[in-house]
Amino acid sequence: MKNTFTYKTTLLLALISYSLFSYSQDIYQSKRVSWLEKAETNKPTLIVTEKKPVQQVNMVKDADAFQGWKAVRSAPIQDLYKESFKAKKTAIIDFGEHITGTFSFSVGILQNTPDAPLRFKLTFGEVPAEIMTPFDPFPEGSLSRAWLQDEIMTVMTLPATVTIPRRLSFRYVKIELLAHSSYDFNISDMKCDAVTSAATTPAPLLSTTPQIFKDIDRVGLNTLKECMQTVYEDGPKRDQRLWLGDLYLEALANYQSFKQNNLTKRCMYLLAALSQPEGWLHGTVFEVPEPHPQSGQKLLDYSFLFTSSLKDYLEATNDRETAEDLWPVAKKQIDIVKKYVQENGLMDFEQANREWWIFFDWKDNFHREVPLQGISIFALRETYELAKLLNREKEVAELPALIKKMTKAAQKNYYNPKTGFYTGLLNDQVSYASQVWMVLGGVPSKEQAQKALKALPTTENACYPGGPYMYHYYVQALINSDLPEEARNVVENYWGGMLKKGADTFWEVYDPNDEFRSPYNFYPMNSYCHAWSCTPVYFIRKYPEIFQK
Ligand code: RAM
Repeated sequence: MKNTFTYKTTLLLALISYSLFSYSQDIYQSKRVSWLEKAETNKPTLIVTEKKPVQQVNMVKDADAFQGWKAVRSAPIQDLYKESFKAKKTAIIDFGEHITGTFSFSVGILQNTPDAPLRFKLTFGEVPAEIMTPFDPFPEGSLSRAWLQDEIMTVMTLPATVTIPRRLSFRYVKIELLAHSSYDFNISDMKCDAVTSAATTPAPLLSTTPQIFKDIDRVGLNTLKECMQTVYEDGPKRDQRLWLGDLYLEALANYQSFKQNNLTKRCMYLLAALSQPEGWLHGTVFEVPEPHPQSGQKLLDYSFLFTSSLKDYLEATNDRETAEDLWPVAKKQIDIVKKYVQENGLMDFEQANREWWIFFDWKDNFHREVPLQGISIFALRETYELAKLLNREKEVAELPALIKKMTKAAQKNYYNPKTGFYTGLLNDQVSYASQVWMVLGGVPSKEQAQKALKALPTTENACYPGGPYMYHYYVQALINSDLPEEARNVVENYWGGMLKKGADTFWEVYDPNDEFRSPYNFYPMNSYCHAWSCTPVYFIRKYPEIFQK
């Protein structure tokens, strides 16, 4: 078994080295097989739970409901199973909670002899509007139409049990009859074999916890649980794979809740084993059919989060062996800073932006120059901290001076004492992300940080976060700047806002001013159970004095 695995992985690695890249030197060559093996050893078992629908619903148009649609109970599920589906033709079923797994249902004969196949269309939705919004004509500029969860099933012989081949992620199912003959039939026994690798029960919150934070924590835990599969997925509907930025946040929430740290270990080993020959990490990797990277992808700000993920993991587990094993990968990412930092101590944003994907947030017209400087300093600091934990400061002895230089440069070039905000040289946009990443990079004094963060909400035209990923860093910046009330309010209002709009799991994108916002030009394409949205679990549990009193 092990031999087969080793053989396969060796083959895979040969493939990665020879076909995807033209570089002759692979700096982790001697390590990759063992890293992949460690990833495999730490692969969790999926727990399968049979879930049954709870009711039939009608989707009702309601201007006050999220994206204009709400689910209203129409009948017990048993009524559907008893009646003729030939007559009924369409039904919407509610499973009562968000689930991820394999869906099946049965078709039975009520009257006459089946003489022809039946054809059904099934549509699965995480939220009500996904069921009611036509997917076609499919708008240009989106991701693949095939992500959308609609399937046509032809049933050739009856009675039958039909299983949808793809894994689905949903709460609601619409079933429509597309073709039938004269005989009568019913459908019944709808179920989903739901899967997750989250196996433990997180500790309860303090009894003093306000209800809103109990609710936010519950939905956050559901979000994380659904994304915990054989890797930390970003979203079980889409993209169903490991992204480095999502891993960083999921791991943080997991330390405070399910505490299944081997999953974090597995994911870090996968990313390390599948990194580029020159040592850079990929932003995302796939598990099947064999582990492989999104080849050639260079996502700059995510690369910097590997070190923090490893440091957090070491602090949570004391697993020094893994930290030592992966230290070279963490250390290597710092070369990115060294490549782009200029004489004056500022990152060369324009060049980096040409050569990498600099993400930070899904937000249009958002300028990333200042955040890049902030996260670069943050990465240097985190690397130095990790080096200290491993008694390896000597290997990165140049970092303290570089941190100082880049911090000074940021303060000198980006800080505007008149406005109290950090803005770029290429663009003077005031954004949350710029202030937040300056704070997380440790650039401003506490007073300057507080002044900038406090002024943001009342600053007209300040570029605010586009989604929960950036909101996470905003909350962390508020906490780091000793603004606990403000941090509490953001979690309560932003994630509480999704809750009020009916969220069973937290969303990939949420703009309180525009419920239809989508980075993919089509809001049903958004993921409504998204890893990076689960971090209130981390905040609420890590800072009980702020959220549980
Ligand atoms: C989205 C993914 C993922 C994220 C990337 C950058 O497309 O769903 O969560 O890491 O963007």
